[in-house]
Amino acid sequence: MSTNRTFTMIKPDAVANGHIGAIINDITTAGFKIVALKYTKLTAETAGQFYEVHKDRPFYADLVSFMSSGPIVAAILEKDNAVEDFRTLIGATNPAQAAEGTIRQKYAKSIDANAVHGSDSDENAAAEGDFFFTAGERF
Ligand code: RTP
Ligand code: MG
Repeated sequence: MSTNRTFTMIKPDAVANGHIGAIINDITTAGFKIVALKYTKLTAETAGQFYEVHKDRPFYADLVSFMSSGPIVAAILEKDNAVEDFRTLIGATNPAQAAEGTIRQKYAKSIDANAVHGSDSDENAAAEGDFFFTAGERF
C-alpha cells in the first residue's frame, strides 16, 4: 500500500494567497485520493527536523524560516505511481521552469515560495507521512 502513496504540503505562500481549495481540487481531479489531511503550522524546530536532509545546503536556513512562517496543509495521497505522478503534477522546483498547467506554474511565485511539497521517493513519502500523521488519522 505505502508504495502507492505520497506526502504533500501546501506551503505557507499558497495558504496565505488563498489557494488551498484550488490546489486540493487539482490534486483530486488528477486522481489522487486523500488518505490523511491536516491544517497545521510548523515551528522552526519541526521544520528543521522535516528538512534535516537539506541541513548542509545553502538554502536550509531560508527554507526552515519560510516553512515555519505560517500555516500549512499536510496530506497523504494515494494513487498508482503516486510519488512520480505527483511530482509531475506539481512541476519543477523553480516555478519559472515549471510546465504549463502544473501546480507550481499556476500558484507559485519563486523557488523559495513554491506552493507545494511533494515527496521524492517511496521511502521518504512513508517517513514524511509518519512525521505528521498517526495511524488513527489515516482513512
Ligand atoms: P519539495 O521538497 O519542497 O517538494 O521541493 P523539491 O523536491 O522540488 O526541491 P528540494 O531540492 O527537495 O528542495 C526543497 C525546497 O527547498 C527550496 N530550494 N531552494 N534556492 C535554492 O536553490 C533552492 N533549492 C531548493 C525549494 O523551496 C524546495 O522546494
Ligand atoms: Mg524535495
